[in-house]
Amino acid sequence: MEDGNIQQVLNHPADPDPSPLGQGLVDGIQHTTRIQQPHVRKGWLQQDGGAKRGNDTFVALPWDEALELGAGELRRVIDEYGNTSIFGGSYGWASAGRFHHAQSQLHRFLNLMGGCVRAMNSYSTAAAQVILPHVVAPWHQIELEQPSWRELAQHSELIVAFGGLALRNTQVAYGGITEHQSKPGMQAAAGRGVKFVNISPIQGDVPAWLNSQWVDCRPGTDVALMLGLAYVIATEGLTDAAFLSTHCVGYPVFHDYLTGVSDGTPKTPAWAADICGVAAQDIETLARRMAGRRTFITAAWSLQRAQHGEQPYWLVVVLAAMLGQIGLPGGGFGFGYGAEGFVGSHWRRFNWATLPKGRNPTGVAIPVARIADMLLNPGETVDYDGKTINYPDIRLIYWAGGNPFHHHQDLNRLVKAWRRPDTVIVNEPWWTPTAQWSDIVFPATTALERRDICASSHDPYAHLMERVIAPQHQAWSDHRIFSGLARVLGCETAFTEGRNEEEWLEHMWMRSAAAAEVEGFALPSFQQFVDNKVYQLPALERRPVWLGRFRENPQEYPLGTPSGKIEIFSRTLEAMGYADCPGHPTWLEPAERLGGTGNARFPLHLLTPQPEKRLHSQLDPGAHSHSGKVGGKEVMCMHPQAAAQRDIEDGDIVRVFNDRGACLAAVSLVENMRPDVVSLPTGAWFKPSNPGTEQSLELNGNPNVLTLDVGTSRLAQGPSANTCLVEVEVYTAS
Ligand SMILES: Nc1nc2c(c(=O)[nH]1)N[C@H]1C(S)=C(S)[C@@H](COP(=O)(O)OP(=O)(O)OC[C@H]3O[C@@H](n4cnc5c(=O)[nH]c(N)nc54)[C@H](O)[C@@H]3O)O[C@H]1N2
Ligand SMILES: Nc1nc2c(c(=O)[nH]1)N[C@H]1C(S)=C(S)[C@@H](COP(=O)(O)OP(=O)(O)OC[C@H]3O[C@@H](n4cnc5c(=O)[nH]c(N)nc54)[C@H](O)[C@@H]3O)O[C@H]1N2
Ligand SMILES: [Mo]
Repeated sequence: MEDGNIQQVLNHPADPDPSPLGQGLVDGIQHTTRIQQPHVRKGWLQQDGGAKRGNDTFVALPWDEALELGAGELRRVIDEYGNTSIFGGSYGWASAGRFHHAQSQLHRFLNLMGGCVRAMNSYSTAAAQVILPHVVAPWHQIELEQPSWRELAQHSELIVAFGGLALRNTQVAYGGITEHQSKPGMQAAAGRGVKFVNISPIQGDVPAWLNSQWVDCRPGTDVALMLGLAYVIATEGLTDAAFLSTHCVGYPVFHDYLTGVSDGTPKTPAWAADICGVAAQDIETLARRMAGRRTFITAAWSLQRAQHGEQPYWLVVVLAAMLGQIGLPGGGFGFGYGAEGFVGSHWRRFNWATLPKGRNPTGVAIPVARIADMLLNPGETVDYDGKTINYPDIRLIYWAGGNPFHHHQDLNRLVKAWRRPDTVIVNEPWWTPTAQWSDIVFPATTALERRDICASSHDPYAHLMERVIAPQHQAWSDHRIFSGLARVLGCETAFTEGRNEEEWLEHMWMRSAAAAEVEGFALPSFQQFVDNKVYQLPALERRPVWLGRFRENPQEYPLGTPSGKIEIFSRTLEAMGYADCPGHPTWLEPAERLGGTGNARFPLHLLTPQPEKRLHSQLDPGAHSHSGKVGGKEVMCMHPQAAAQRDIEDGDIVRVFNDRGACLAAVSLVENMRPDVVSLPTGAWFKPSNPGTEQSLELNGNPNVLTLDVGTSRLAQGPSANTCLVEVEVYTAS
């Protein structure tokens, strides 16, 4: 800091691979896009019913008046329509910090008010979170207990990575990360001779120094490729028949499907090749290679962020079961080694205390990615994991710590849905699209403007997050905002429990200390922690091999599945009767894919990966994010051949479009990708011309105006962002 301004962001001395992402804070915290004081939308004050939401001017108000308005509107809606008319799901990453976690503060507040409609699961891994507990293990267990890079480096011979291992994504971990160990972990594995196979439409999805074999499959067709591999393993006698019979149920049913006994179509390599675009011979060779050595199979989270995203994840488990190496060091399966930096770390796992949120008395929750469906279809029902959920009639949305105009699919559809409720209230530090699409906006502080504890279940450090800069303009912490609303509504003491923010930190530290005692170690006192500014968990002696005990004795250490075994056929899923998620892993035609029917008008598959230079949409207007743009527009990767066919040159501004929408982007020509795929990262701030009309053109390069807003299946109802075809043309401004 100098003269009250941020000059530089320094790396942590213990970090072997620091991320430049933090540099975005340098000009981001004091950026001109900060919201300076509470604002109310003009049309909302005139009760315009939301038609101009997102395309209106705002009036600045003093805090006390804005809080009165917000509290009064909450009271009115609850009194007139009940608590199930309030949507408080408020999905999003917000910022690190145990106490000032925006959603936790919001949920605590709304629960005190009688509750709200909440959201289930995440955009990250919704399909995985619902399918995997049915067939092998709960998601949180897989994330935290699956093999570490240490184990893989020591014991694996071959790592087959569907969707690659994108190092750019490992800069990030939810809750925070201190030591970035993914790159050193991969380097150690490569150094010990582990071989890698990158199955992805884009060669750059693994670092070049891994010297991996590149298998360039069509997006959304991994299931066909996996079935082709399984066919070779099954028909060439390469399965571990003993493991399949002692540790799994239902293999014979799957085998009948694989060989075509049950549906007349053997899933031969030639059958697979026709769908996934990988030569049959390459599929055969890879299958034999996998069966001949200690093989670890992994998939990027992106594979399940697509229609029928449950299937590739289930099949990864089934392939690993067929090879029979589950529970052996360096073998089996795991997910997301290029998704977040904590995946594959060998640290002790510890559940730090969170802000107590109380109970949501309504008990109503929707699958997180079904928000537009819910807003558009009150009274209708949606299937989810064997249950039926009624869509409530939402009159008020309260969002804190997320950016739905970043994260949701088919944003032109969201625009229509978002204009239906009476009122949208948002807490935000910046004038993000979601703040612009609100009626009442409260300016929130950033993590640098308040004191907090940074710690997460997968990082061995707790850090004191010092307040380094005064709250900007009139920003308040989310806690103070909800305390203020609670005061107007007469429940302030219930909300704060009489503690100030500093006392809450100490209270949460004490609760963590009690949890540590149960685990057999002692935390320092809160004062000692504050003095030292950092605390490191005691190291673990040895991480057990995940599922090792199950392997040794499946009777004594069964899985949490209904059979206690790996379910290759699931009676539970079969009984649900969902055609889009049947009783065994199945190839299901997605709504859109390369080589599918009806892609003549939109011959390119659009991938929308995570952005390298920011966390989602955060700090997008800042210098670090803009250093990756061209002319202020997000950069889309395109193969030179596809570009030449369209008279597009490197650096050109193009219009990317399909029947759902259109956006502009700058083109970067990339040789080592499939020519029929384009890739435009997420996160550019949504800036539509003529929002809500057919002609709407998104100007910054936000790919979510193009993506498909359907559930992965009736089982998980996760987001299907990666199922998306488009066409691209040179943009000539008219
Ligand atoms: N097409 C496509 N879409 C995707 C994806 C994809 O792969 N493809 N990925 C999806 C995934 S996995 C995810 S996780 C989502 C991410 O979507 P989000 O998590 O919604 O994205 P962020 O930009 O991180 O939004 C966090 C917001 O919180 C605000 N914020 C930060 N700190 C605070 C605070 O202390 N208080 C308050 N009140 N606000 C704060 C930030 O300014 C920002 O606007 O996107 C999803 N969308
Ligand atoms: N820098 C940075 N890192 C991040 C984030 C960020 O915003 N910025 N966000 C974090 C979050 S919230 C999450 S959930 C994780 C997400 O982690 P992931 O979901 O694993 O990451 P993505 O970047 O969406 O996708 C990884 C790669 O998968 C490939 N791919 C896409 N579809 C297919 C397919 O159908 N088949 C195959 N074989 N490959 C495919 C794409 O080429 C893409 O580059 O990243 C985290 N890390
Ligand atoms: Mo995510």
